[in-house]
Amino acid sequence: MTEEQSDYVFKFIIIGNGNCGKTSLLYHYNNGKQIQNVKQTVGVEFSTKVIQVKQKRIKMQLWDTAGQERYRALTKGYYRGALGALIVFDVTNSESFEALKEWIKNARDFSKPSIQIIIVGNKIDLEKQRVISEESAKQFCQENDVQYVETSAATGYQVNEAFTQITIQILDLLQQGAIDGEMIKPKFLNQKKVNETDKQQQCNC
Ligand SMILES: Nc1nc2c(ncn2[C@@H]2O[C@H](COP(=O)(O)OP(=O)(O)OP(=O)(O)O)[C@@H](O)[C@H]2O)c(=O)[nH]1
Ligand SMILES: [Mg+2]
Repeated sequence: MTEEQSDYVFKFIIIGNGNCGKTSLLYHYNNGKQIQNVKQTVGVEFSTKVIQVKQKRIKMQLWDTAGQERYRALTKGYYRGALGALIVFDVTNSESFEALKEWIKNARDFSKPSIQIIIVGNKIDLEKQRVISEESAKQFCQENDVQYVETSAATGYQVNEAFTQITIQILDLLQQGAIDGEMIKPKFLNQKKVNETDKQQQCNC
């Protein structure tokens, strides 16, 4: 399927503290398997994927950002125009959970207040090390008006669901006229071929 054949193009940012599994989740989503020897992300990595949801073909532009503190100023520059954010935390790391409030604020401040957000509680395969319960994560998400899903990039559990769920949410809002249509027309975007994964570290486009 080419970009010209897609009905919509949605931009997504994948954000959250370092080491939570953002790159691992995206790799599993794009390739259907666990990544081996994943490296800490430097700056931003870009990939695309086309999916079919509710009879619509959607080209997803996926911006995987570095979670390390020293890249924050750089990565915020990539939030603009994002319709959706996957904010990842590690269920075995309370610091990454406590940082969610700040990540939500940043997503709303640096893209648009209407950005759709799904919180992704990752590494649920590490049951014994888990310190954030599903219940407390769900409660936090309700209070902050964002969705919640639990995943494992190691086993692949609910990885597709995380990306599909936020895409459906955006599509529903779009069809209700609640999202600015100008942001999602294919003509609005560059002419890259789909099904290829571009990696542009510290891309300046
Ligand atoms: N057990 C387990 N380990 C995971 C999972 N997801 C990621 N990891 C491991 O966690 C470490 C960090 O994963 P990354 O995908 O690099 O995390 P990141 O959020 O992209 O990190 P930055 O690029 O630094 O922001 C790696 O050693 C992964 O193998 C998971 O679901 N389960
Ligand atoms: Mg990474």
